[in-house]
Amino acid sequence: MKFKIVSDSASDLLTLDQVPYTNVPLHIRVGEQEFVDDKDLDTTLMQAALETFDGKTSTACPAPGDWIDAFGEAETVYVITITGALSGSNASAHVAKQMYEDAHPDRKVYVYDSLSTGPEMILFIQKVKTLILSGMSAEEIAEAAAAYQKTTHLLFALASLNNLARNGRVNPLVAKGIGLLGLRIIGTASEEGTLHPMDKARGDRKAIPSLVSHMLKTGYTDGRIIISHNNNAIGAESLKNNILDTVPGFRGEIEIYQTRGLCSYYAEPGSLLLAFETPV
Ligand code: X90
Repeated sequence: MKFKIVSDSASDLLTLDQVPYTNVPLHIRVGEQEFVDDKDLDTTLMQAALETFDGKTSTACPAPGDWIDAFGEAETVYVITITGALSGSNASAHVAKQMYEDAHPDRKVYVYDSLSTGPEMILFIQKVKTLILSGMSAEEIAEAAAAYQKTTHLLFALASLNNLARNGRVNPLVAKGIGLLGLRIIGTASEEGTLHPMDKARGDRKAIPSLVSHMLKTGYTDGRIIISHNNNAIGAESLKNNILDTVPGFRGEIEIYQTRGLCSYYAEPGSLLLAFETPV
């Protein structure tokens, strides 16, 4: 096997066709219970456990050995991780890269920090797949992938920041009051890979136009779009329709995904994530 793409489970992408791909799970801990964020995870069960449990809950990133197992026997691996500013996943992948390359001097692992999560990772994975299928060399693909990363963005409308604040991933002061009365926090993944809150909106009726207006302000014209939602198919569909109605002569593609374990834990039920490309 020559090429392989590997991501952690924050991407919410379980399978890919045409190019070898493996999704490496993060873990969600709810008291004594441990949920592995793989294809067998029942997110409804996980959510029920989170709702009934009073104590501390947390998440854990893959260990280097988990990454190495996923590399398999590939000669060239492209790895994309959740933002290294908020997770150890990227650091762990770098350790794995070193070990894998030391053990196999003829093989090469490229590790990318998405500085983001979910749908922005999917845009990247799909792009790398296209680059691989185009027949470019390993090095050319790596450079084109790095350049592509600069053209993608993530916006979010989060229904609650409780789990982010409790696990030290956002300032508790920012988190206060979100989740009450359907308040959504609208924001973006910053260039440093942290949460950058921008607005508050009451309910999806206000949050959705706000997301679309921020998307246009960021310079969106007609690139690919991916929406992920946690238990909010209606919101995702109305976000899609709002984009179709708002963007003049829209001819792009919009895909919708459901968040899996990791993103469902932090982007709590009702949340929407919106990833898109802007021109180079
Ligand atoms: O290593 C671990 O245990 C994982 C920690 C992940 C912490 C942050 C996850 C955020 C997921 C929240 C909304 C989007 C924000 C994106 C900002 C970069 C989803």
